[in-house]
Amino acid sequence: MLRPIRRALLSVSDKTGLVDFARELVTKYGVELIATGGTRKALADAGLPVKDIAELTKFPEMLDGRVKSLHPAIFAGLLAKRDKPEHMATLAEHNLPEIDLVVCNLYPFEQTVAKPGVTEAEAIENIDIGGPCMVRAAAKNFASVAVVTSHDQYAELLANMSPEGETGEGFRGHLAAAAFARIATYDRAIADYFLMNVGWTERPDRWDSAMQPVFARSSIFMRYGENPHQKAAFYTEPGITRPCVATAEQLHGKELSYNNILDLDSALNLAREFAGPACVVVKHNNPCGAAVADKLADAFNAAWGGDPLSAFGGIIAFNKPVDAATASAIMDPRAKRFVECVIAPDYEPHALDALKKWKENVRLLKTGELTGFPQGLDYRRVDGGLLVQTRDYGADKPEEWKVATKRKPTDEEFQALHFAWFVCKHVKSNAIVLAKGSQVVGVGAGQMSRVVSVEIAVKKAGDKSKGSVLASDAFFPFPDNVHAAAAAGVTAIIQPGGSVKDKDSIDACDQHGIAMLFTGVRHFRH
Ligand code: 93A
Repeated sequence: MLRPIRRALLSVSDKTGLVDFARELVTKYGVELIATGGTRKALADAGLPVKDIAELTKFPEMLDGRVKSLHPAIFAGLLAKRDKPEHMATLAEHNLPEIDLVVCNLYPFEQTVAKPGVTEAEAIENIDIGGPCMVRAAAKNFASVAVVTSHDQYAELLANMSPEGETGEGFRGHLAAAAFARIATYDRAIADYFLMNVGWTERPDRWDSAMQPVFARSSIFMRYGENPHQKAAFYTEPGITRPCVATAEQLHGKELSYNNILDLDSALNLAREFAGPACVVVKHNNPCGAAVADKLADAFNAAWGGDPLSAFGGIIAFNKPVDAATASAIMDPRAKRFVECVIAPDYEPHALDALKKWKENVRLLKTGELTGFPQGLDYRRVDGGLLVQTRDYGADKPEEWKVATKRKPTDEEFQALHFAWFVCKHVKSNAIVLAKGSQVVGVGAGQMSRVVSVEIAVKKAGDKSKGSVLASDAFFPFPDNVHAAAAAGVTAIIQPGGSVKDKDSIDACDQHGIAMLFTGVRHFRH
């Protein structure tokens, strides 16, 4: 049914677009405005006629604003059924006005808790109570009341109003669905914050409520999914500000594909493990090249050079801004490279211009300075269920790594083992990484038997396996891995240890003069 908007209640933390929107309501449709403190001031300052909510409630805002709209005078006007005479009689009896539109966006809880070093008190104060109540009341009564929860919807509302200022019930139902979804997302963010920060933290038995999807906003609908016959979309978490694939800005190139996003995420999360200038090349969600060097261009050449055959058509991630030398290295005409995407904190202007001119399609993404690691819980869908776990960060303590063999690794070997270990963490299990210095020379990924991963890594490395070090994401169940490594010229190994057959592997290392470190930490990646 068409319903006119005669009176609107406005209460917004984010005042973007507020004044223009409200002015249109007033001048075009003669809507009466009522607002909470800050919103009222913004409207009055812009010269719009607006009533203070206190005129309706006959109460001042109190308790530092914790109570401003929570009052029967507001909620009766929102919830009364317009087609029920008893309801309308009750409003008349108490002299309460009908409210036909709620415009409300909530205290910025998500943005607040995303700030580094936020205190619990700040987080708690940013839990909006009155706003969600008004939004829910209006959405429940969508038969008569319209509700807008984001400035993105202002234009949509105006476009859906008749010349008489009416809205249709179908449209109001659509707004109500968006409103309930917004409240659900908001409460989800609060629940997640509490689960991770308040009271019994880190107890999976408390995660029950995390079983609902948190990814409520779809930002990209893709042409297709993993394959052309699959449909796909990219849902991003609301309120995320940290540098990651979801917040990266695309500066150039074709639209991102489903597989691009997976690979970009993997590449970026490996690149951010390193302090020095690093480059990672990913194919099919596994690194095929990675290197750290004094200069970013050298890191690129070493990463690509580790396995140029696999790198063709790869995704490249950098942990430092791309400079002109690095761009030239990527574009080197002799190498005839095909690159799907580049992701980096930033690009020097010359480098960006050159890369844009180089290939029309190459996707260039900018993240901003890479700070910290991925946050929040990790979700994985299986048929009929959702797996939830904390992320694989922060477990490694290199100062606690133990030498298991007679021979200790040399300083050079230790450095290479350290590098290989962090690369190995980002390779699908069973994962084997061969490295020389700070360059990956061979990767064996995703094999069902560990020794086959060793064989593949050795094959990939070719001559470069001689004098390399080896990292294994989980323990060696048998000494065959050590023998295969020794035959390829590997001089040092890093692995978690913890197998009942550890002694066999240690003996094999001692027999070959290989130095082996135990990390005590495993990095399966399924
Ligand atoms: O602290 S509250 O939960 N208590 C309330 O009664 C209340 N009413 C509206 N927060 C409340 N609001 C929120 O205030 C709105 O959701 C909105 O985000 C904000 C607008 O305040 P102001 O108009 O003073 O800027």
